[in-house]
Amino acid sequence: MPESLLILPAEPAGDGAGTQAPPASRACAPVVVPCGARAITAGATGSATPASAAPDLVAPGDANAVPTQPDPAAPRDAVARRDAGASPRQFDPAAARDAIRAEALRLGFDAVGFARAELGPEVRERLGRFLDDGMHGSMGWMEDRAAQRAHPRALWPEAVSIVSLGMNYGPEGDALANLARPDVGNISVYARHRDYHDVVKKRLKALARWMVAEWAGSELKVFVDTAPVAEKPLAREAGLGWQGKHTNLVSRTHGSWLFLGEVYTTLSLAPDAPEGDHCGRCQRCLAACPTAAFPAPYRLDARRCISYLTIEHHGPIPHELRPLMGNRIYGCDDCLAVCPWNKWAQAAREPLLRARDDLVAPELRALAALDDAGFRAHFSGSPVKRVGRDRFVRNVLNAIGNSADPSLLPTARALLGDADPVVAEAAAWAVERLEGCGAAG
Ligand code: B12
Ligand code: SF4
Ligand code: SF4
Repeated sequence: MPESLLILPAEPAGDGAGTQAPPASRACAPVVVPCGARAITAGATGSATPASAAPDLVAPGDANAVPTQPDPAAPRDAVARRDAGASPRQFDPAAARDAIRAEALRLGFDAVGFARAELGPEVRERLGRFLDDGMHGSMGWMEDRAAQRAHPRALWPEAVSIVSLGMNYGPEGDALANLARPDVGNISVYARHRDYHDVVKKRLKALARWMVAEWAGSELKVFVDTAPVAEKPLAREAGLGWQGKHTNLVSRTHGSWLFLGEVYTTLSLAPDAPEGDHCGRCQRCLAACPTAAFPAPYRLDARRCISYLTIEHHGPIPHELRPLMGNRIYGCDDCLAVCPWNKWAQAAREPLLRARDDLVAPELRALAALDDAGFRAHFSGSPVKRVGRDRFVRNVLNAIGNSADPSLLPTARALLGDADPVVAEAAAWAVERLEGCGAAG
């Protein structure tokens, strides 16, 4: 029996990465955080599941600069093994870094770096500006714990170092291939497979248990997405990549396709060198955004972002944005997919992060017909499940309205009397659009 398992309240929300807990449990879903060296001992925790300094190769001035290949020998991308069954040992900072990196890679992470548990004042300032400008829309939870989000020690004063971890979820083919197919809905790459929160959290907990077994006396907490943690700035500090103009972390090795997670620890681990900005004069992501959600480079107005609109936003989608959304029914990858740094990205090596066949190009007609039970069964284990049937069908109707496909008119009409008023309104909009483009029938 562990002496303690610290249960932190999860942030009552998530992100466009479909990060929110289901509506009913959003405010109370716990994150189980192993804490205390003796709290987690081998076999005692049934409840705990288990930079490179290369020169900037994007020449300033080259608008379409294509990155050169990363160093294939970079240690964070190698898979290493450590001896199993090691007993608690003395803390040797250099050896600890190597051992943690090796164990994290062995557990399935693809990128590992170390940072001090601190962030510069610019992170707080930028977050403050984002919130002051209202760019978080209805994500009120971002305001609630802004101080903790902006600084790791405001969340946990004992934290000394942070292990920043990335898991590659790169797609096998063209992430944007569906956009030209009006009969299908486009679910963004991150949601075509098992919910990454579950996958990453399980590995984080395994790493945490291993760490507390290795270094008695240390304490730690693990996070993925839903806690008030500035994951991208921390990953930058730890050398995993830089925040591109689309605001997400870009990796030299994995491009735009890394999920992030962290271990906050009381161990003192030497930090890696932060990664510099390698966007150069490229602006591809900004130009690719269908809804013009970037008021400026490095600044995103979530209220216009399709990821926000399809996942976080409750109620009707603003009319002026609907036609711009095409067939994107859950999340959006446009700004991520066009980044030239994806050139060497590989498909996810984690089998649970490979696309489910039925989620790659699902037919709008079938999706619109889902009732509550059918929706939950179809999206079991997927992040899509988090939005619930009504919000999802609202998104599907938006895509139907944009399809210009007369054969979808009966599907839209069938939902005009839906019990959910937002679905019914979306159906009316879709019918009007299809009739207006000569699809009456
Ligand atoms: C809120 C949130 C969202 C919101 C807002 C997104 C955003 N960019 O802030 C919405 C719902 C739109 C969203 C969408 C997505 N999200 Co999201 N989201 C989050 C969450 C929970 C918090 C992010 C946050 O704090 N935003 C607040 C703003 C202020 O911070 P910021 O993004 O760092 O933006 C600042 C920087 O750009 C900064 N900045 C940095 N450098 C520079 C340089 C200069 C010169 C300037 C001026 C500014 C500047 O200034 C900005 C403020 O104005 C994180 C998880 C976490 N706990 O961190 C996941 C997270 C960022 N999301 C993630 C993902 C995967 C997505 C989507 C790709 C999902 C999808 N396919 O639909 C999209 C991507 C959209 C996009 N272009 O960002 C991943 C990103 C992984 C990565 N490699 O970066 C995260 C880290 C979750 C995870 N654990 O993996 N998300
Ligand atoms: S391209 Fe898509 S994900 Fe990126 S900012 Fe625009 S709407 Fe959001
Ligand atoms: S696509 Fe965006 S994030 Fe990628 S290099 Fe160009 S400006 Fe940077």
